[in-house]
Amino acid sequence: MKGRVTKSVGSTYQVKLDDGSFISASLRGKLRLIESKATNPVVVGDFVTIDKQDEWVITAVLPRLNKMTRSAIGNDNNEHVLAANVDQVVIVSSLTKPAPKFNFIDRCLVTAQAYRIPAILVFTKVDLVKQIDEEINQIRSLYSGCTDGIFFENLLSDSDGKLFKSVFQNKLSSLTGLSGVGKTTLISSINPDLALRIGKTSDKWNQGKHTTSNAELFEVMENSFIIDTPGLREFGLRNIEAYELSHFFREMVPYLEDCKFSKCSHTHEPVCAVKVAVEKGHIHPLRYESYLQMLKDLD
Ligand SMILES: Nc1nc2c(ncn2[C@@H]2O[C@H](COP(=O)(O)OP(=O)(O)O)[C@@H](O)[C@H]2O)c(=O)[nH]1
Ligand SMILES: [Mg+2]
Ligand SMILES: [Zn+2]
Repeated sequence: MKGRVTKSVGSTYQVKLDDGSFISASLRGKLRLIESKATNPVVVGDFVTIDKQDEWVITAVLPRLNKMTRSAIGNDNNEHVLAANVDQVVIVSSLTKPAPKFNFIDRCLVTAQAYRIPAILVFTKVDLVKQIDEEINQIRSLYSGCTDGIFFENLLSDSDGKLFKSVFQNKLSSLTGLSGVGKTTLISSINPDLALRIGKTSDKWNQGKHTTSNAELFEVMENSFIIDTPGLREFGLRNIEAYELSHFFREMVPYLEDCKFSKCSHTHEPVCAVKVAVEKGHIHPLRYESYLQMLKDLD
């Protein structure tokens, strides 16, 4: 039988079967070793085959179309896969409380680009910002060249936000962002009926209070799914080499072939089209700075 993993807690997985029902399954021992470099061999979004022995077990993970992944905290060799088989990544930040962390956003964007996953930015809490137009303009000038959409939302307002909702239609979207930015609120704003389920702290899947301890997949509309991930504090790049980093800065790509050296680092080289584009204002200086910072971290 086949199913899709919708939640994981420790070594137990919630799997949704084709008939819409859910079962709890564990991993067959052998499977744990398959992706030895990943801290988690099976993730939310995975399609799996399952078998009923004494209890349900996951016997295989079907090949992934893609995955969102980052370095596991505290162990450089391990990879922590956030979600599999996603149609788009939605990077959620709040304009205030907490303030946006652009370094975090840029790392998510690079990872999404490396795996060719479309990326949408959502900035929440517009209602708490005074000089909102100015702030929106700044963020748009920073990110319009390297994302598939930017949204500014007050998730607590009742207005229905049809355009915003349509972004999630007929897709599996994976949310990522710091804790407290509004990821869970976003899901319940799209489908208020889910609010109760999300907020419930007593069921066996949610041991922590008011926190999402693990990734979980929700069906928010027909054929539309959103994965809520726990708030991350940092986002370490994974499987990316220094020389290819600029290929994952979308606004740099058109200039790369005009650099003199094919593996130009866009730092000290004499004929560098990227540096010229930064000087001419075609590439935002803060994005270039972000690039330099990541490059240093990859060394
Ligand atoms: N004023 C305001 N508060 C928001 C907005 N979005 C979320 N919040 C609040 O921010 C807090 C954190 O939201 P939550 O969805 O739990 O964040 P998560 O950790 O990313 O899942 C909650 O108290 C929400 O009510 C917004 O657009 N405006
Ligand atoms: Mg949450
Ligand atoms: Zn260059």
